[in-house]
Amino acid sequence: MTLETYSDLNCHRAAIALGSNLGDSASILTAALQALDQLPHTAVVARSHYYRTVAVGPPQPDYLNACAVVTTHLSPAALMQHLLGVEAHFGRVRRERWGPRLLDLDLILFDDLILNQPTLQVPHPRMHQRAFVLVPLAEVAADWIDPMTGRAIADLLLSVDQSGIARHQETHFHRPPNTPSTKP
Ligand code: PH2
Ligand code: MG
Ligand code: MG
Repeated sequence: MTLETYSDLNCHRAAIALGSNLGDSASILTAALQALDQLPHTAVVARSHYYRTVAVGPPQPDYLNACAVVTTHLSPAALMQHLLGVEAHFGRVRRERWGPRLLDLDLILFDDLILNQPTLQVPHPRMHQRAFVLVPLAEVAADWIDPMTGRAIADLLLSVDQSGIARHQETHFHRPPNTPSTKP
């Protein structure tokens, strides 16, 4: 571990959005959440369900989306670098903007910080319009105040169209091992 991975000795809270629409997306999200928990000075403290969401952008397969809250001693920039590293580890190749991907990790919120750097904008600039971010985010961070609008996430959620978003069956996740499925 190197000193520059620390922002300071304080514990910060960050919200991360996960998305995948290529490959075995449920397994990718589950493995990505484990990878986030294993980042240096970082722990996953809450994770949402997975949601199947209609893709926004060019025609492409539906996504699975989720959100996690982490506690971390990393700076926003260091955390972002680690998120890009996890994406690369899961085979992400950047092609067209908003095109299909094996794994997308977006830094959505970091404490009550507002950052407007060319490579790092926090809160995520499009979170307010995106039901595929706000629905899972509201599960894990309903009371978190968005510093851009001063509104709680649960409140922002009321302003977006939630059609096209459905809870994903996470049978492998919620069912204890070796328990028969209740599905017909
Ligand atoms: N991500 C995008 C573009 N479009 N659509 C859905 N449903 N879910 C996403 O995560 C998503 C998207 C760019 O990051
Ligand atoms: Mg994204
Ligand atoms: Mg991204």
